[in-house]
Amino acid sequence: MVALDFPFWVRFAHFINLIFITLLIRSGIEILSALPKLYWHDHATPGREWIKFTKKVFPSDLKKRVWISLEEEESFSSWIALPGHKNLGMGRHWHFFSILFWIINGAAYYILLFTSNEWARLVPTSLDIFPQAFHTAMIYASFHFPPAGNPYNPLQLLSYFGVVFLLGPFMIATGAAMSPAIGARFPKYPKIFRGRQVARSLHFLGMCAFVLFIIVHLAMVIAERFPDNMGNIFLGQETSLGIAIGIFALFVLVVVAVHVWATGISLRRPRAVQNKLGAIIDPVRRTLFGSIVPRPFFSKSDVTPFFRANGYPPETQEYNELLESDFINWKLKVHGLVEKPLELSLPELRAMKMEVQITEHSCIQGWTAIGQWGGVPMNYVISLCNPKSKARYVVFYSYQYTDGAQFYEVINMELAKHYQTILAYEMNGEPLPVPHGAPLRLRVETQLGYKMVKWIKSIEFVADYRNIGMGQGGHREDHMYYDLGAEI
Ligand SMILES: Nc1nc2c(c(=O)[nH]1)N[C@H]1C(S)=C(S)[C@@H](COP(=O)(O)O)O[C@H]1N2
Ligand SMILES: [Mo]
Repeated sequence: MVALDFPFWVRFAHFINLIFITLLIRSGIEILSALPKLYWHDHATPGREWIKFTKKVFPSDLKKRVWISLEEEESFSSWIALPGHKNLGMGRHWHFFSILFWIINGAAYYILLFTSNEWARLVPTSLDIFPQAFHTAMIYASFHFPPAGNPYNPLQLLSYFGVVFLLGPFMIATGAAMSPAIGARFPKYPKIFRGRQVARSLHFLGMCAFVLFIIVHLAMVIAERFPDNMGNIFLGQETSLGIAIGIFALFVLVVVAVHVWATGISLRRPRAVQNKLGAIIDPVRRTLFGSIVPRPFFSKSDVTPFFRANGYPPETQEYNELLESDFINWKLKVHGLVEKPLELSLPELRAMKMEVQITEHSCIQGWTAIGQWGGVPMNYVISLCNPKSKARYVVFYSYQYTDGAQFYEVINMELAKHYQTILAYEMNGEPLPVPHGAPLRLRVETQLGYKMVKWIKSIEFVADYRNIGMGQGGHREDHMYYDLGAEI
């Protein structure tokens, strides 16, 4: 028996880490299922994926058939995805919740590691580690066990070091590169990875590396001096085979129980999970991203040739009549808590101050596309209608009904006043096409796509959104359990 004397906090952090890393993996797979394709380019052109987990194919021309990116979603089994069965909203809640605690746990572990002598057992201090690790690998390859290290043999040392100090931070870095808010504030950041889609692909490969590591690590722990390992990892002292098996079984049971519980409650009571986890995630998100300022960055040559659409165009008679007459009878209604309610026609909007911006769009499902948008700054409309001081939120209502309810989304006043929040009537220099929201759609560049209501009918200023729809702050929040904030 080799007693390795891991301090309690090492053993504790290791256990917490395992819970959250497995939650991150399964919820990550759920997020992947919303767009089960990976790209090396931000145009995310359908058909150009390097790997996909779906058989569906789509034409890359919306004139052939209007298809929407929700059709690309796959239903993954709850055995691999948390919670499985097309629950992107739930998957994201678990992912962000887990990240929070995984990072806190990891940070505490790093700090304790370097304020004690423990780091010296995990950080190789000489380049000899590489030939030594190779030598150890050769011993394993010949189906023998190398002599036990103190605490690790060279190959273990190298792989543990890699996972703790390289793979972990790599996952955080690639994950952050996918956030539209971070990308808007620091446009150069996603460029380090050559764009959000490469970051997404690398994030996926990193996940694969984690899964591989966990499998090999578990197998080795079991195959090589099992009782010693269990004793060292969980008790900090030697133990017998019987107790080792007991600890292992208990350990597996706890992890499985956490997953079964999280999966079950997400499928049965998604609203409760959305609101409970949201209450933990939202304050952090608001602190990090609350007052982020996007900057224009892209140029005309960056524009994506095929821009996906999401949401089927409205099918109501009202909308069809407006469309047939080229929207001459369409009027944008601005009402609610305003001093001066407005009714604005398309020519009137076009005659106002125009803002043109080339930005990258990120759909919550995972695709990206770069487009040029032209329209009236929301701030200008605000100056015309003069909201009352009680007005805290702006609600955008669509002509479109989907999942049995009118599509709408809510943003707060601060976001509404942002100079890149515009009511767009042009896309890539042309009048807004129907699949992309004709006659008018919202653009809010720090947010994910679902906030950007298309086929706008009216805008209402309100004090609270709790009495609108199901009260979650938008149609996607109501029906798909997405988060109220859409910065990540
Ligand atoms: N009315 C309405 N607006 C909507 C949607 C929708 O389903 N209905 N989908 C949203 C989502 S999820 C995205 S990603 C963007 C997509 O914009 P695009 O179709 O121009 O690509 O529109 C948003 N606006
Ligand atoms: Mo989306």
